[in-house]
Parts: sequence; structure tokens; C-alpha cells
Amino acid sequence: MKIFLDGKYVSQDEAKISVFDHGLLYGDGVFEGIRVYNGKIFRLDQHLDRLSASAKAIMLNISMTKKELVEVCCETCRLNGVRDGYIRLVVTRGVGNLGLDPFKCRKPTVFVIADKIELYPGKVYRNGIELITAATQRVHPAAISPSIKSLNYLNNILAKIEAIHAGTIEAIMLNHSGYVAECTGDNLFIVRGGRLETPPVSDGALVGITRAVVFELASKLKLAAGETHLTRYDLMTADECFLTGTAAEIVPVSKIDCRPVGTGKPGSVTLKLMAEFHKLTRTEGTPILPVGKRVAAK
Ligand code: PXG
Repeated sequence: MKIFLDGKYVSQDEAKISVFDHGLLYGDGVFEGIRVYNGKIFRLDQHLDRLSASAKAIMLNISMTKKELVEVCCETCRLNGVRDGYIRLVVTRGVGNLGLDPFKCRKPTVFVIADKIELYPGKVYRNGIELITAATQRVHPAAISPSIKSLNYLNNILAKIEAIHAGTIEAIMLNHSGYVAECTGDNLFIVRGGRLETPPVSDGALVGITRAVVFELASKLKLAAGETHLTRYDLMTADECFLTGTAAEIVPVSKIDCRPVGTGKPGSVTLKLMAEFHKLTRTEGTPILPVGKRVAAK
């Protein structure tokens, strides 16, 4: 496997990061997880824009242009023969001293991995996933904005540990006001009365790329969709519930805190969205072809 690391494509064994890298020492950095379908990178532009926004929010100057990042993502896929897989693009604060000061780090560390991914086992897509509500609250937006896709995932990992200890694999996180924010690595939607509802970003959700795709698909399917505060009660009494994420795609939810959601099976709206999402991912995206051979990238 070839990994892009600081301007070079190196083998997995050579792809090593300094123990003085602030990404490791302090979780100081940002990242994106991006899917490749059928030789095309899905929503690359939006991922790079979000990366840039996250970097800006933490005052991190990415040392590469957007165009260069597009090329590196494509080239890493090409070198590894990845036509269906997952790209992990990481920018850390870089190598510095012991001590928090980020401005003592000379230059950011940039690396890109292109590999396979299976976030959840296939059976959750057929039968639905069981969720619990975590006791760990989503980090307060005044502490770290959940819109920043940072390397600091401890808040989410603590909730994930609760899910695993409860015998499942994903947890709902509530915000400081008790409203639903999102899951540990996915956004959450419910369907009630034929309408799609998801928490506003200000309730502690990441501005998910897949979340945005679901809004587009809803409009195409003439389904009403909007952002609203959601409580645990709203989830428990919803007709359907599903999760969205780049790695996860669209995952039907079968149970929440031991209560079946709707019939307890994937609902019809969720199944329709899953099918439309699948169709879209096969057709749209930035081709990983070499530059001159690339046709209009969406
Ligand atoms: N919320 C959080 C906290 C996330 O980390 C999403 C929602 C979904 O957003 P997108 O834009 O992907 O639709 C995420 C996504 C990984 C990994 O290992 C990345 C995420 C989640 C789980 C694993 O790369 N991020």
C-alpha cells in the first residue's frame, strides 16, 4: 500500500509520524473521511470545503491548495487500485515541542490513506441497527464546535464505549439541553408523518455531507424535510429512524433504548432513500483518472 505523507508517496512501513506531532500529542488537527465509488470520489469538493472550514476554525494553514489535495486524493486511489473504498485525509498541526503552543509547530503534517472500509456489518443494513442513548453528552458548542471535524474524538469514543458495553455498536448523543445531537460517527434522521426531521447543526451535529445528500434526495422524492429539535421521546415514537455518514452511508435503525422503532424493521422511506443514495453514488463524483483524461468533475 502507498500512503501520501508530506509530499511523497511512501510504503505503509515508511508512513510514520513523529511522536512530537501535535496531532498525536494533543489531537490537534482536522480530517475528512471520503468515499470512492465506481472509480469516482463522491462529493470531494464538499469534503475539501469542510476540511478548509475546520482548519480555519482552529487557525491551521493547510500547506496545500484545494487543487493539489484533489490530485493527491486521486493519485493515492490510483496507486492503490482503489475504485471502491475510503479515503482518509488528515492534516495535523505538525511536529512541535512538548507544550500546547500550536504556533511552535513549523508546518502541518498532511497524509492520505486510500483503503477499504466496512463500518457496520451487512446485517444492520438489512435488519436495522439498535441504538442506546449515551450518558456522555455531546461536547458543548461553546467548548469545541461539533462542526469542526477535528482529530479530537474522545467525546464520541466515550459514547461509543457505552454502546459497546450495552451490547450494541452505536449510541445517540444528547446535547447540554437534552436534545438529540447525533450519533458517535453519524447524523440521525427520523421520519414522522411522512416528513424527514434531523437536529439542526446548532444542537451539536456535524454538518454531514451525507446529511446534505439526504436533503437533496428528499427534495427529488418530494418528501418534506427539515431541521428541528428532537427529544428521546420523538425518536422512540417516530415512524422510522436512520443514520447517515460517509462510511456508514444510510443505516436503518430498528430499536432505540430497547423500544422498536415503527415496525422494528427498516421503513419504506428509509429503504427508498437507501436505493436512491446507492444510485447517486454510482453515477456522480470526481473521476480518479489521471488529470488530462478526467472528464467534467462534479
Ligand atoms: N457525525 C460525526 C461526529 C462524524 O464523525 C458524521 C457525523 C457523518 O458525516 P459525513 O460528512 O461523513 O456524512 C461523521 C463522519 C472514520 C470515521 O473513521 C469518520 C466519521 C465517522 C466515523 C468514522 O473516518 N465521520
